[in-house]
Amino acid sequence: MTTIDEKLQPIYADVLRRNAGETEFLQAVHEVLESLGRVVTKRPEYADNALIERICEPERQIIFRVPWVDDRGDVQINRGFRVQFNSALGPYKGGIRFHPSVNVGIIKFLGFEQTFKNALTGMPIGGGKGGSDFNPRGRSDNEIMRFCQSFMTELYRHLGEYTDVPAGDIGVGAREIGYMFGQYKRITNRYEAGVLTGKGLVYGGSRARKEATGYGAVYFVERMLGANKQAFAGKRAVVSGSGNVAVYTIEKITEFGGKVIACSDSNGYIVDEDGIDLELLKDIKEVRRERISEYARRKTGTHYIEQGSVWDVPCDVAMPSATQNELTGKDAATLIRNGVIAVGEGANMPSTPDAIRNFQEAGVLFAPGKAANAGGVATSALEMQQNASRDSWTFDQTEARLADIMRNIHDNCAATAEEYGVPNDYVVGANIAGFVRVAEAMNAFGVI
Ligand code: NDP
Ligand code: 2IT
Repeated sequence: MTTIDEKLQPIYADVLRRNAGETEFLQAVHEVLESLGRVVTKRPEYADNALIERICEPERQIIFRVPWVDDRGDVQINRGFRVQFNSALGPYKGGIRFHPSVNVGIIKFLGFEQTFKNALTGMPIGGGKGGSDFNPRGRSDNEIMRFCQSFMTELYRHLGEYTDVPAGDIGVGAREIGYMFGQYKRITNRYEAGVLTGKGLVYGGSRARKEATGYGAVYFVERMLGANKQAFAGKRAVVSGSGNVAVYTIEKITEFGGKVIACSDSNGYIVDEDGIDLELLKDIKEVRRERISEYARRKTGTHYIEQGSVWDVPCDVAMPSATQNELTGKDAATLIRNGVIAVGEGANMPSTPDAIRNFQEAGVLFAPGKAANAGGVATSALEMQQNASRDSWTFDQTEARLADIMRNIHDNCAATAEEYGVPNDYVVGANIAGFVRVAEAMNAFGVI
């Protein structure tokens, strides 16, 4: 189904009118509404009491000024956001993104997606997202610290372990979470570990959280391949990006016997036909915080390419793990021509609607981000569990829970797609399975 059911068209028209110009948010809502026609045909009560209209409207949106002083002594101003989208299933939960492209439409699309993703995990977490148009690139450690402290000086009043629990996303990792947690603790005079996730291991973080999004996405795709009598073993894979999600996607594919031959950043991509050397990649990205071009400089026989796209590299499995709309209809056509059999979205909404259509029409297995990358937030919920019980689990124990959650998400999406008459359509499966859980809870609460 590629259009919105006529019963739901007035809802989309209203969303369009009230959120004009918010391209990414409108794209995300459109995709979910395309799937929901099947639900309201079968279960018309889900359209009662403006339930779907309420799901498309964030519960609360906070926009604030973030002033800070750079290393030259100049005052800089950025804009901070937190969109508390839906708390039907638990406290708002979702990452914080620092990237110059951030605006309210991007944070709203991410918060909307997060609501369904978090529902799919089966854990008690609502959906939210935050961030700033702050560009961390080229900033010193002290500048990052002062920015994070200023950001939290406003944000803290909206957070709490039972209210809203942020984590990392693009441009926000353990270093930034540390500065934000320190400032939260200082302002509130409370050691409230469960207010942020993705924390360092010495102060309440969870083992396997850093690895969880990438590992989880690979567990999902391995299960999807398995359901179609395939596996990662012996396959060539391409992973876009070279950040947190990409690095641990590459690690787990390699563990499963696949070979990742290319990854990228926003300037270009590298190709290593021997399979990416993880030790070298981690040294470049995690220790030195350098560009991916360094990889080709440090390893002979590999190439760095600035023109074209990482999706020009032929592969069996593609895992877009950088950012929204990074894989276009044209890229999808190239991948299909080169024989891709499966695509797993590590990033949020990385494939454009044209790309998804191309993959599905060509019979390529397609795992949408809100299902495939849910392992990160699911492990954040495991971090909250450990914090609430003042416990700390082993890596193996935590990873086993993650693997189990990803299996369940996969099987739930597959069964839902089957139930609604579109076997193997994981987009419809994920959207409906996530929606139903949120809708059931909201219905129980009456009109709020
Ligand atoms: P990182 O900041 O660690 O890495 C981001 C990577 O994507 C970098 O290689 C970056 O390249 C590239 N990238 C970012 N923006 C752009 C852009 N506009 N064009 C091209 N490349 C870009 O972020 P994460 O790995 O954490 O996040 C990657 C994706 O995964 C995002 O979509 C995020 O929302 C999603 N995600 C993250 C989760 C997590 O737990 N961290 C959980 C679930 C989803 P450069 O350095 O050149 O900017
Ligand atoms: O997009 C995402 O799911 C994340 N950035 C992780 C959110 C979280 O709360 O761990």
